[in-house]
Amino acid sequence: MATASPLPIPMSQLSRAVTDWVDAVAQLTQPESVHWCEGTRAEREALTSALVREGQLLKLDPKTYPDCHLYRSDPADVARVEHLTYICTRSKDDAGPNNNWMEPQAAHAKMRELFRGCMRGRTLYVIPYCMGPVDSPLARCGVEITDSAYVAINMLIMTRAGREALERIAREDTFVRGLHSTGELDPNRRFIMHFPEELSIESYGSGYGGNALLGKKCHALRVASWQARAEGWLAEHMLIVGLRDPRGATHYVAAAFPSACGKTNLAMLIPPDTLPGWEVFTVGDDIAWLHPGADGRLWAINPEAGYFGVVPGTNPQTNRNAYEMIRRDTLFTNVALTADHHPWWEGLPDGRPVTDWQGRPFDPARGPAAHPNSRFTVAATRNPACSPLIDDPRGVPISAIIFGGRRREVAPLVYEARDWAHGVLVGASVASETTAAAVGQVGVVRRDPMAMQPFCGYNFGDYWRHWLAVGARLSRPPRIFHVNWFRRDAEGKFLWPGFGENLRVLAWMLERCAGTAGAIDAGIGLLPRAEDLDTRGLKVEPQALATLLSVDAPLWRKEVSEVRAYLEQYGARLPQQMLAELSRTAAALGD
Ligand code: GTP
Ligand code: SPV
Ligand code: MN
Repeated sequence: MATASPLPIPMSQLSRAVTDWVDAVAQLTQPESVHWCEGTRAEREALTSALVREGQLLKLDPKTYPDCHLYRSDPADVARVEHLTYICTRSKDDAGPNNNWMEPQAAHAKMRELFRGCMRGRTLYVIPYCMGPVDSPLARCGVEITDSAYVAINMLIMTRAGREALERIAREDTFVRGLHSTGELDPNRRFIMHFPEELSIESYGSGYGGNALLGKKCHALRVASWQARAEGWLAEHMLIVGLRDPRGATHYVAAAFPSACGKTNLAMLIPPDTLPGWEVFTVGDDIAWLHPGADGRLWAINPEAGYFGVVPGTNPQTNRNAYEMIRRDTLFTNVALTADHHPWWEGLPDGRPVTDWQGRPFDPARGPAAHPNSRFTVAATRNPACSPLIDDPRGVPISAIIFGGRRREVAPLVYEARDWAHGVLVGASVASETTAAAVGQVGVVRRDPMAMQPFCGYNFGDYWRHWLAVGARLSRPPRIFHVNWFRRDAEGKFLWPGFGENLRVLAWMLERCAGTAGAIDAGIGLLPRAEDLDTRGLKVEPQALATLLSVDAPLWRKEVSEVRAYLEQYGARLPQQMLAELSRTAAALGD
């Protein structure tokens, strides 16, 4: 029998469902000991120190990076594995063409054999967690079991974990079960399985973020999107940001961009000096749970408590908030090191890498010093722009929803949807160049509806129908926009400066919401003219701005026919309203 740590709450107050499940998993996996996480700061420090002693974590220079550590993963375990990620529903059609599917009993049988005895000689960590403020009716709980202390430390930063979550689980008697083992890290024995009908997740063979921190993409998006559909809300891959305008009114915006396409950066942007009077508050940087409120508006909470963000590119010019935020109490994964044990990554203005992300002497011939998908894990409260409302049980009311992608051509800087139904089509039409956040080729344009292609736990056809239904319930729906910060010129240079300057686009959106800004109907939606944007102090050539704000009709007619072919894959599950909206756009483009 495994030895066990003290329980965070008295045995008599624990949910029987939790203890029974932990016992059954221990039977199957045979750990040497069981550690129940209580979620205290002291516990995180003890787990961290133990990994430093074992050589799994490296302490960074305590003078410049106090309480910061570096973790180097297995070199073949650095990103999400979409081809090994499955939705296991009884009916294959419920998972849809957007997901890999496996029959649930077959998936359980396969995973049981992988998990059998896999924790021999290891510690089994039990991490009870709550996604969202613990006193919020919109929050949902889960328990992750893992044999990785690195995963446990990440979960302690990323979620509200420990005693309070365990107490809520006992009260509600429902929770998402997430079982994780790093296994042998063999890519041929690696699977991320989801059983939304059973509220459970089984993940084996990877220690990387999205594959292993089960509260995040597995629970808060794939399983939660399924629950949200049944319960009438939305679980989305969106940041949430508060914008206080120069008159002092704060508006909240939610934005969905694919992985490594700018959510963290937009969520904590620094207003440029040339736009005085604005202030920005981060509510969330990756996931939003959106609920129709009694007032007819859409309300959002961030289910997470920390950020698991992309490191490369972070510097005082692009994102001073993030740069300051990760200078203490931060866990770095797969960055490079300087001679002084400072973390180093591509995009830093100074410092010199001597050791690459794999711990080898840095040799530029072998590629970048930091892995392009190197990440920081840090508590949200470390962000200088953190919103005072992150723990508000009601969340924040959303004025605008933004969809976006990374596209060197076609998509203009910004356009506005005609109405909610058209906005759902605009979201469903998102395409974006792939990034290092997932294993596979980088820079290939693919369709990524609502930035949810890797994360929607059910058939996209049903998902769009649900989006339409949610909109129909809102008497004051958010306006919907599409942006592209990543347009390039013939030499491959970005046409738009991005980062803080993106506030100019957000300001136009808020004026559209207030009914005070102009726009022209460009067929695909409503675009600002150059004079509708506040361009005071903006360093963009008029010609570049004209390109950014133009719609190339022949290119867009081709885009529309590609979107039609894409949507038609969803057959009878596709709401007819989507095709009607698309025909309206095609007609406006002269097709
Ligand atoms: P996930 O955590 O993977 O979901 O990513 P994310 O959407 O939060 O992306 P993030 O903000 O971390 O940005 C990813 C990369 O895009 C970083 O290297 C950024 O420096 C870069 N980036 C972000 N915003 C902009 C922008 O406005 N313009 C340009 N050119 N690059 C940007
Ligand atoms: C993403 O890939 O969208 C991320 C990082 O936010 S992960 O946690 O790996 O999903
Ligand atoms: Mn993400």
